[in-house]
Amino acid sequence: MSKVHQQVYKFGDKLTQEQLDFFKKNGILQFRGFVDKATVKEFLGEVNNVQNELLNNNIKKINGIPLKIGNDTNDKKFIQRIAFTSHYSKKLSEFLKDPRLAQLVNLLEPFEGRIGENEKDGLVLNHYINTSNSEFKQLGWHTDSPRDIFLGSKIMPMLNVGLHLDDYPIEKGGLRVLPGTHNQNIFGLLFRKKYFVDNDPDPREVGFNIEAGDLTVHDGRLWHRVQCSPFVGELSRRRVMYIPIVTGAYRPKHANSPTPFYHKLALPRLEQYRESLKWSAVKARSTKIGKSTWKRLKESINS
Ligand SMILES: O=C(O)CCC(=O)C(=O)O
Ligand SMILES: [Fe+2]
Repeated sequence: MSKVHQQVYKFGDKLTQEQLDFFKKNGILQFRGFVDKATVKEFLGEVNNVQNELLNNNIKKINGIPLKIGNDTNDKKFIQRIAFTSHYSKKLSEFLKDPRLAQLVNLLEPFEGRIGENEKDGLVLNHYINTSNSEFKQLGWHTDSPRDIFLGSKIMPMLNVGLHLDDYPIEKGGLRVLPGTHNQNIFGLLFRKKYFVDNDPDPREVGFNIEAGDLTVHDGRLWHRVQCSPFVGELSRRRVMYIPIVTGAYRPKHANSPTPFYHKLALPRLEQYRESLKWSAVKARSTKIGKSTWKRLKESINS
């Protein structure tokens, strides 16, 4: 059983030195009640409207990022992952302008951070449910950083900020992280665990007692996963919105943006890709990675 992440903060006017230090050491922060219950309800309504609009218009991708469609408990279609959600909701777009969110860029100093409403996958809505035919009930170990390499840029510091929309005590499953792993070298980042296929609990992992309205902030280089709920159906429902806070050159996505390769591959193929990135394979020149990807990887190692 994973330990509970103990340090739960309240968000004041600005980040305190203690919060900055805690984040530097652990790569994770949790804020209780970042938005109140009425706002949670309002956001759930917005998400529902966005989902209906996307389904009614038969939209399958937003800015190149595929929507993940599943079957809800009533066997009705629903969307389990929506990218750029705020592009379809004025309220959610306004939320991204909350000055308190802008404060979080201080966690990235000395880099200059910004809210990535139009970058990466924008505001992402994840909707997990554990049913017999659910394909989105957990997420294996990963960091959010190597995607940068494949998208043609160096690994740049970034934050993923989660606004949690359901109560999710640790017993229900949910987010698990390995504190401190954001301070690792490129090999730790790439090879500590098998990306996405490893779902095993780690003795050093911590989980969270989440209340709807809580905010979590994790460093993009931190290893994390989502534990499948031991409950099924309604009790397992988990909705969380993620906001990327990014650094480096502005790279907005648009309607004609290509679909990144990792969305096209089945997860086991992604794992094959990881294998081909192994140092020995690279040295033996038996790797199948393209020259440009390898160049970017080397640049990341050297930076
Ligand atoms: O749902 C979560 O809490 C984590 C999601 C996540 O790690 C991701 O989408 O990269
Ligand atoms: Fe992640």
